[in-house]
Amino acid sequence: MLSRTLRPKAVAFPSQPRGQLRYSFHHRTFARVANIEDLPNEDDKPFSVPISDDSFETYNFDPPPFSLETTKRQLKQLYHDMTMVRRMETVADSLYKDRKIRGFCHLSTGQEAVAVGIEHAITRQDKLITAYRSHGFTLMRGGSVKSIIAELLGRQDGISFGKGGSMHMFCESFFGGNGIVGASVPVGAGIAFAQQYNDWQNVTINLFGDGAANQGQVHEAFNLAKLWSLPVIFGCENNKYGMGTSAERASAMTDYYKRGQYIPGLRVNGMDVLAVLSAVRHGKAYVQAGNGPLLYEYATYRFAGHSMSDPGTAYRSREELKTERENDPISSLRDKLINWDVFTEDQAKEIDRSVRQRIKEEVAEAEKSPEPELKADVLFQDIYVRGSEPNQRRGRTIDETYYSGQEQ
Ligand SMILES: Cc1ncc(C[n+]2csc(CCOP(=O)(O)OP(=O)(O)O)c2C)c(N)n1
Ligand SMILES: [Mg+2]
Repeated sequence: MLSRTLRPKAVAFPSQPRGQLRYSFHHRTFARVANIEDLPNEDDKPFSVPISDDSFETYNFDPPPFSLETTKRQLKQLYHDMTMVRRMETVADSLYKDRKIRGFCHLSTGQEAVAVGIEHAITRQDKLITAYRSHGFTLMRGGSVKSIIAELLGRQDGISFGKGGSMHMFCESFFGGNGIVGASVPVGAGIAFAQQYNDWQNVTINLFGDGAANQGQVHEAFNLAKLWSLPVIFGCENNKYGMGTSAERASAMTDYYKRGQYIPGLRVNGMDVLAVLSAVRHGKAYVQAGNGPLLYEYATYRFAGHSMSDPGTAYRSREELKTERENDPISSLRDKLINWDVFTEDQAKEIDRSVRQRIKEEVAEAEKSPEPELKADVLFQDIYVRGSEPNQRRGRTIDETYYSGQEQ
């Protein structure tokens, strides 16, 4: 009550017309992208595809090329990978509703082009860290569907041995899966510092949400990264909401790609996997050449609710959802690839069918996996990378120290 009476009229939240978010890239440019000249017959022969000319907005930075060198195999793989992420999230949604998955679970339905486009632009030697909406990234970084679903189910075959759950998935070159909003950004700067210090010739992709962008520690990380010219591409995955709060209500300035001030920036159409791939390839070359950090903004949209407890309808209109769904990254790519004769509609359906089958099989395997044993040894294992554990680990209080091999 008090805050309501005290709030002056002048600071009413700015409202954005629903369904007309300023920085959506609503690009339906088939006429321009149809007809690839010199489409090769061979799957592995490089050729170029156009990138829609409204895909990027720059800040003190040259835009990426508006054509992407790729192959038919890669284009089909991009479609396959996004379909895998979508299907895996859909299955996670059902398992949650069947009460087989409990606790937190944040799905990335709608945002697939970001995880997939990035992975196709980097190598496994590059590092990636993100927040808790991480299932797609885990898959793209090399986690199997079985290990991700088993983790969600809390089973031994889970990627964190069934003890981490949705927000805590890790694998080589993938540093999670982090639940504290904004806190992974300085960790990512630290990973980039390690890369520079050790003279490894690779980059860190450091992702956070539009909600996280207002955290102080994010800006501290920007500062050090710029001071030390760290090889990092910060990336704000702007899905337009932090829980039920729109970006416009939470951020005094929603041009997230400009918020590094002294760091060059780029806004990318995050609903177009080809634009994301082109942008990250371009950014990686820039950062690797020793030019210091970049700040990217992937303009995307989350089709589902924030988490499983949010139907995602109370704070946005049906019209807005409908408009954004017309921009679906998977069907847009499928339409383009059919237009370009990269595959036929039947071949696309065959990819869909094989993805469903593979996910069904891996989920069945995950469901067979047992739960972790209820023993202190198992509970305290995997806090550190196996083989690097100290022999004592702290419990909730100072007198709760656990010593290896000491069953409690
Ligand atoms: C430090 C901290 N404050 C608050 C929360 C609660 N919280 C969880 S998700 C979230 C919204 C974050 O939104 P955004 O960064 O846009 O990520 P998105 O969910 O859209 O992917 C908040 C406030 C938290 N996890 N950590
Ligand atoms: Mg968000």
